[in-house]
Parts: sequence; C-alpha cells; structure tokens
Amino acid sequence: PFISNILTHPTFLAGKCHTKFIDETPELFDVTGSRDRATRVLKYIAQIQVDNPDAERHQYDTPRFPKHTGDPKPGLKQQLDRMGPREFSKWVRNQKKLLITDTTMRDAHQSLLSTRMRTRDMVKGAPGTAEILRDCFSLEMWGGATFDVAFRFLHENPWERLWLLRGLIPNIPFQMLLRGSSTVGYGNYPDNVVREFIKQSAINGIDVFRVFDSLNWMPGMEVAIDEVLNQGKFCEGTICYTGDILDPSNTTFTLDYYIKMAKELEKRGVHSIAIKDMAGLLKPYAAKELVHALRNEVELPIHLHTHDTSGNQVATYLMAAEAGVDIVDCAVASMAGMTSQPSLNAVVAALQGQERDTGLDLDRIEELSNYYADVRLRYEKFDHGLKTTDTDIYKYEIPGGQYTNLRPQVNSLGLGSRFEEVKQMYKKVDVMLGGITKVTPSSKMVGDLAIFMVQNDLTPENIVEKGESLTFPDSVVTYFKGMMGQPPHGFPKDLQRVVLKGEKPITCRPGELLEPVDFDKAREEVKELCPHEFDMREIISYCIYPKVMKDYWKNEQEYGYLMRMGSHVFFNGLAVGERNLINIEDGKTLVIRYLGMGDAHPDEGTRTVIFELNGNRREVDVRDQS
Ligand code: 3PY
Ligand code: ZN
Repeated sequence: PFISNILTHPTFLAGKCHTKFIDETPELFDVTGSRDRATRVLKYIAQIQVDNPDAERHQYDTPRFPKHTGDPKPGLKQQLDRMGPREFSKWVRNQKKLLITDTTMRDAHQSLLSTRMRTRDMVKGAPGTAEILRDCFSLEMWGGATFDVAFRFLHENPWERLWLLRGLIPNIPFQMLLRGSSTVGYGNYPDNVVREFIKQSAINGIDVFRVFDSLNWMPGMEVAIDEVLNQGKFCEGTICYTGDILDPSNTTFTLDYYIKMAKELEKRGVHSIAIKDMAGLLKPYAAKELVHALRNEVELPIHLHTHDTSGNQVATYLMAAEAGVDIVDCAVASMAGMTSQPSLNAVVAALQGQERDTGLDLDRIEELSNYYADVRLRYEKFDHGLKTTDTDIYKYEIPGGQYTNLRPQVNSLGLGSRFEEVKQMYKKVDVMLGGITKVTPSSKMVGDLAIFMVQNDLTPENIVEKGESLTFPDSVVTYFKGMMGQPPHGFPKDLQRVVLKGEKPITCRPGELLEPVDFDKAREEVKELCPHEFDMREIISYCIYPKVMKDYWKNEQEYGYLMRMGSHVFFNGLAVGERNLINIEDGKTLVIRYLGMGDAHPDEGTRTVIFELNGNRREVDVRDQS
C-alpha cells in the first residue's frame, strides 16, 4: 500500500522531494496489485461521461507551477520540534512580526469550492509552497470537512494527502481543524475514538491542532485538548466568535464571555488562543478591542481566523495587528476573499515596511497565487459562491463554508426560489434556540432546521404545535438530546419535548455515555471491506465514518486508484476527441482518447462508451440512469 511505499521511499527518507517526485516514482502508487487497472480507469471515466451529459469539457493549459530549488530551508517546523510547544508558544508571543497561517489547502477551498480540491493539485504546488511560505506559522491543510469529502466525493485517502504533503513540505508546521469530540465528523464520538484519531494525526504529521467546540462548551473540548497535550503537539484552544461585542443589546456573547473562556482554556494548558470567526462577524473595531483584551488577560499568543464575506476583514486584521494579534489566517489571493479567508497578498502588502511586517516575499506569493488561479479553473463546477461581498452576513451569521453550500443544498431540495426565506429562517432559528454559536456541527443543525421549517411551512410561533406530528431531521434530534453538548442558555423546553418525542435528553458530556469502540472488532470488519493492507488509520476512519468508508472501498475495488488523474477529467470526463495521459503504474502511462457515447441498452439500463486506449478501440458498458 501507498503509505509503506512512501515511508520507505529513499527520496522521502532523504527529505529531498521535488515536483516530479510523484511522476517519476509511480511505484508509490502501485496500490491495487491488479493487472487490469486500465479497464477500471476507463470504467470510471465512462461513468463520468454518462452521469454528466451536459458537463462543460475544456482542455486546460498546464498550470504555472511555482518555481522551487527542491531543497527547502528549515522553517518553523524545525523550530517547533526543537523548542517543544510551550517554548515555541512563548517565542511566538514575544516576537514582533505578524505571523501567518495559510489556509489555501483547507478552509479556502472548503469555503469556495465545496471542499473539493484534490490532493494531486496540492501536491503539485507543494515544493514551491515549502519555499515560498517557509516563514509561515503554519499551513492549515487538514481536518474540518476535508476528511469526509476526500473519502466521499474525491475517492481519495486524506491520510495519503497528509503523508504526501508532509514529505514535500518538511519545514512548515502542519495545522488541522478538529471539532473537539466530533473530531472531523458531525456528532460526538466515544473518547477512545477521539484519542486514537488525534494520536494517528500526530504520528502522521500534524503539528498544530486547533480544537473547538461548536457550542463553546468546554467539556466538549476537554478530551481532545488532553490528548493533543499527551501527544506533545501544539494545542490551540478555540473561542468561536459570534454576535458583536460592540453591540450593547448583545448580552450573551460579550467581551467578558470571551475573556472568561480564554482564561479557562489557558488553565487547561493550551499553547495559544484561536479566535475562530467562522462567519466573518468580527468587525475591525471589535477586533481591536477583543485582541487587546485577550492579550492583556492571558499570556498566550492570540491567533485570529476569519472569513471575508463582508469585505471588511483585511481591515479587521490590520486593527488586530495594531492591538498585538500574533497570528492571522490568510489564503493566497486567487483562493481568498468572499466566503474564504482574507488575501495573504493583500495583508503582506499592507504591512510591508511597517512594524508588523510579515517578512514574506510578495512576488513569490503572487507566483503561488497564480498557480492556484490555474488550478481553480478545474473546479468551475463547484465555484458558485458569492460574486460580491455581502454585509447581510452580519444579520444571518452563517459560516463561510456553509454559506456557499447552503444554496446548492436548498436548490437540490427544490426550494431554490425560497433561498431568501431560508436565510431569514436561519436567523429565526438561532433566536428561537436562545442564541448559539453556529459552526460545524451546530451550524449544520441550524441550517437543517431552517430548511425543514421552510419546507413544512413552520414558524417559531407554530412549530411546537405543528411539530408534534413531524419527524425532525437527525441533526436536530441529536442537538436537543444534548449529544452536541450544552448551549449557553439551555434548550427551549417545549420545543425539546416536541423534537424528542419522549426520549430523555442528557446534560453530561456525551463521551461519558458512549461505550468505547472495540478496535479489534473494528479491525475484523475492516479486513472484510478494505481491498488492500491497512493499519490504524483505516480502522479509525472506519470508526468515524463507517458508511463513507464502505463506499470508498467499494469504489476503490471498482475503479482503482484515481488520485493521479487530472482534475478536469476526474470531475467532467473528456471532450469528444480529447486525448489524456494517465499514469497508472510503474512507468505505465495510458493514452486515452474519448471517441464518444455509444448505444444505450435500455433493457439492461446500461450504455456503451467508446475510447481509444493506447491506439486500440475499447468499448465500455456502464450504468445509465439518465
Ligand atoms: C469546519 O468545522 O469544517 C469548519 O470549517 C468550521 O468553521
Ligand atoms: Zn473558517
């Protein structure tokens, strides 16, 4: 399997990786051991052709790869490993530069492209990234929704992404987003699953864990924080920001509320405090006040995360920088702005020659940004976010990633014309729940409930009465049961009764009630399902996402290893007559030309698709449900 291949690969061991690493060492990808990989690849493309009859099929120029020497100089990863997280944290707090976390490979595409960026496209830019972003505090390149989406929609393994990038970027700390006891899922997991997941992430290359709880409920982060500290890794305790601390009518999410939370996190031993402004609500003057207060009240570095939906957030960063914020999250310009992070290029340019100069090289960052601009073209099908900035986010408080996904979700339910109503309902639901922080998984629950209410013509006024006869979405039941944790003002009791229909809610930490998973039993199950050798990474993935993993392995059996296929082909297939080279095994490159759609066989529900494979005509029959 790929991982042991890579681990023992001499280039990897020597730490000398370069762009062509993967292309020149296809033996890394000899995963299936099957002789008929070509047929499987054709079958995959044929299915894409049939499933997407109206896809726009372009041929793209090779992206402008950022230049690199192949020998990245040591960076803060080496410094972190040398000092250990505690000393490193002090160093961060005492140095002057505004440090940067680049989110291009995680939150940026999660928030702009429905999390669809493929490992291949990250890997090809990685050697340049290692040199251009060498002085960054970290790269957020894992966790959040990327884990699930990689397996589910990209048919690729996120652990492999971590390994490949780690090999190519040995010098910058890798950061992941961890949803406390929900890890990278949507509900709480047993404590031993949370711990094992963190352990595997640490072993496989994550240095910095940003740990949050979607309700800012401390017990929801407890086990995760403890395990990150156990693993000797850098732990960011997170405050999810909502509302507006400068709005006098806001009595829950006040400056004091956030200070109290930061102090509690500090007491628990974290190494930095992240302000996670997932919906981009932290206005510039509020940032100044919040950062200033937190810097005074705790002794840890303050790390600010936001989304630029309103268009205000470079200003927020500058005000925060003035107030002493230590680190901010940005994405390269071509992957920044709107529901994504503020532009790295803009922030670097704004601070040049100033006291908080980032020290990063703007020309080189532009090179990296140009690369991602080319990559982004291949994701057009997912690129339907905001065209302009939007201050209505201050009203609705919808997180960046959810904002881009909400419209397709609403459209797919046939409610497209009622999108404005859904947004307004999102706000009404929040008020009905007493005001909560909205971030995965609580944000998904609010979205699900808002859609459900619009669908069923429910209002906050009639939901208790009309809800008696309705089955609420799973996420809503989970929330009211207390399985996402406890909200600041508890649950509205009448609504809770209607949703739970007699089931008893809990008030303790869900992990206290969940039976530990039996990993030996899970191992036996994985043995039946996984078509190749596996280890704890597959087992823990299966414990978190059993259904997703079953489908992933089934797909792998059917189509083989797809990570190396060009992204435009992976998503859209080929234009008639288009030729594509796909390298599938030891020096073996398939030359595939798409000749067209053949006959439908309505009785069998199949259709023939015609290719030329290495000069020979090949016909492939696949399912046709159109
Ligand atoms: C996630 O949990 O995926 C998020 O990005 C929350 O903001
Ligand atoms: Zn975010």
